[in-house]
Amino acid sequence: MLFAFVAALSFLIAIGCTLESQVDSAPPSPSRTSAATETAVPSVSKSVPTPTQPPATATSVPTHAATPESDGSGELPDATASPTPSPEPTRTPSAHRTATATPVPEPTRAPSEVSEGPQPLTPEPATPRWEHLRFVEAFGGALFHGDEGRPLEMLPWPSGGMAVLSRPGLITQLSEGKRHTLLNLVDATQQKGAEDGLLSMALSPDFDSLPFIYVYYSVLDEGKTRLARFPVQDGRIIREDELVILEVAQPTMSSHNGGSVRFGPDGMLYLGLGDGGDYDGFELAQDLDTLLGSIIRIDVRDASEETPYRVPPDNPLVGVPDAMPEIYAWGLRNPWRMSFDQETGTLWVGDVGESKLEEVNIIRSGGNYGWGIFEGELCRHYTEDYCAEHAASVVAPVFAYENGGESGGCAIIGGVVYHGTAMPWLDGAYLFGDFCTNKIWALEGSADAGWQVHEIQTGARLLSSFAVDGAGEVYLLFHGRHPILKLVDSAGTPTRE
Ligand SMILES: [Ca+2]
Ligand SMILES: [Ca+2]
Repeated sequence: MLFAFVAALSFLIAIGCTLESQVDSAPPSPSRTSAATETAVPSVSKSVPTPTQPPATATSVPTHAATPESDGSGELPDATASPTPSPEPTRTPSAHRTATATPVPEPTRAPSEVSEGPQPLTPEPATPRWEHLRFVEAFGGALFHGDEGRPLEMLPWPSGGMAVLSRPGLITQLSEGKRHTLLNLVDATQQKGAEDGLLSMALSPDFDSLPFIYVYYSVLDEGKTRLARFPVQDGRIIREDELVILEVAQPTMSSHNGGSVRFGPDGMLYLGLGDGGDYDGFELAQDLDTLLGSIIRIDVRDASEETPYRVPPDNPLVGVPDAMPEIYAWGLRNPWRMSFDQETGTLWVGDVGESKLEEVNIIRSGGNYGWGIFEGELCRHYTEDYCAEHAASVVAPVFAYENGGESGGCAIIGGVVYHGTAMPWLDGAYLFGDFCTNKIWALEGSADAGWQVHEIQTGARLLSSFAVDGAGEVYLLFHGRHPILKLVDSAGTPTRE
């Protein structure tokens, strides 16, 4: 019980609920101007023709201007905010799309966003079987303890089985009922706070010719997070041959580190970074001269010690003065789990709210996702006039649900788009969840046809993330002593497989 409580408290803090100041043992915050560093910005990117105008921004959110919500300019993030449901202030949130677990039609979107959304479901989908969806214990109900505990990610491993990434610093292969350590970074990984640790991994998209794994972790006692590359030989990760791709100084090590490493269909590496978790994190997310609070896009295909990455010439801020050219999208608070739709290429992100709204976002190049001017579509930290001025330049979430309130939620866990074969009627649905509830949701539809959300009970709390196997089937990973669960469509299957 104590372990479960500690784990729960820890992760509540970890995923963005702003309790971090109570436990943060990180070193003093660096100055704002040094909040982000890069190991290299290859000059090749500078010579490419660049946009002379700021990137295109959405105009589909006129409701911002009509949302007279403000906490007053200059107000700092509420460092004492509790992840538990808090009393709703005397707001009139009629203009934001607050979601409950019931279907919520989406307001009409501007054409510019319509094209960005996922395609409508197949014309003649199989009969939905929402009531038959359930979760069963995967891998024989295996539990994860110690350094193998707190699994955050899982992916099919090239030499067989699955690789499970655990926050203390391990990547473990699960194959035929056995476990093998693929990478042990425990002695190099900081996990003193709530959100630091080994946070993400991704395999090279051209693994046969470029057998590398990319990982993102908090560097022990150095106040920074690191994106690194390791070669994979004979199914094993070679730690000694680590190549540092990128490091980012963290104002606080314990919170808002984001941390999803993903390769897009374009072969580029995308990394989601939180706002740093410091008191002025809400400002850093709008600063284009820091990588914090953004999703970056870099080319690592020809990585070397001299040039660990290149900036793709078509990145939206290339050539824009005082802007980091690695940035692909910004205004994120703590993008906790992002994923590409493996068929459409759409980049989905769950952005953890501060205390009001949890967001599902579809990310596009040059998009400003609002934080810390807006939380969802609520004006935050600035005056109403300031919010009104910036409303038209902000991309609204595809979907948002209340922190607390009827949802009972506290922090979004961004998920994946289902493209498995076992449940063809679920194809194309975005599955996501919340840390504090024992349910997940399936979001289906499109921007122009409207979105619908369906609730699925999991029966388990402390969700940490989603994973997909080689067949496209979906799993849930948890903090605490809970097995990995697999989503199935049957009322009669065993509870374990
Ligand atoms: Ca941080
Ligand atoms: Ca946002």
